Amino acid sequence: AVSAEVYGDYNKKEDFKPRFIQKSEAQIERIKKRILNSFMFQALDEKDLNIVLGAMEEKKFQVGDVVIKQGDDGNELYVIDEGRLECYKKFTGLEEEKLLKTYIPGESFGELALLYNAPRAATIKAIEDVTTFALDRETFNNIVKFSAIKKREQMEEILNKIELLQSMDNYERVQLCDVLKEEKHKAGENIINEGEIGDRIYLIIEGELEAYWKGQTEKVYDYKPGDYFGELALLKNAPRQATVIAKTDVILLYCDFNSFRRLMGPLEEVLKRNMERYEKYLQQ
Ligand code: 1OR
Repeated sequence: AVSAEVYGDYNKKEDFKPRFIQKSEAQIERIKKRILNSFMFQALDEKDLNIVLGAMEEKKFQVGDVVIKQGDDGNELYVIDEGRLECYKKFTGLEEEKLLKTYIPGESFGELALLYNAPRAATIKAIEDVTTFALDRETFNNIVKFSAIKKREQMEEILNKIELLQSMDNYERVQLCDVLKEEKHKAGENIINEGEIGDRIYLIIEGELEAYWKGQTEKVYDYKPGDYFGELALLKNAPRQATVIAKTDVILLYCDFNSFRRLMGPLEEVLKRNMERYEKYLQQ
């Protein structure tokens, strides 16, 4: 990981004058809604947030447009308001570009070149008409970069401890930060109830939990930090199979099933294999 210190305040130019682009109230509200959902921007205080909102510029692209070209210099990052794009990468030695992922509204791209002062690492094409908000390198460097790198490092450290995510590469894990939400619960609280319809999978950051079934008469599993639960409803497309209760105070991250399928699709196989852990338990 890149050391956060290197990007400390000494990188902040005293005489930095952020660009200001005139926008309507409605536009500002839309940008705000989008960037507050993105982990890179979540650590900004009110003053810095307003600078970023002022510097953002609405940019529209048409289906087929190449917004970012691999190898180019990068001067902006983009937050998507409307429309979808595809991300392709050309790997050395391979003829064909490889489709890495599809971007949807609310997501952002083009941050790597700005974060690490590197050429564009991939190509991004609009597959629909697209509206984005673009943030320039100077504002990003002066206002967002330091806290974004710090946030990234914190998240990396947390997610590195979760075994389920080990088969993902670092960058894929970091992208999870935008869809994972944090939740705290007190000891004794029910997180999941048997029979309910589920729509999230949980990762355990801190604390311990227990799973019960048959109306909470029989304990079927113990969960510890680094473990996950709530995956059966996803795999079986069925109601919750057990009740999960916090044994201690807990900190959890959760992800809705749709985002999970989109960003962590390949992990479904791992989840399926791991399902046998419950069967062993029940036989004892
Ligand atoms: P950028 O400024 O380098 C291209 O411009 C953008 O594509 C990049 O920032 C990211 O926002 C986005 N590797 C590199 N860039 C990626 C990747 C990616 N995915 C999206 N971008 N990988 C795919 C991980 C799902 C790693 C491939 C080895």
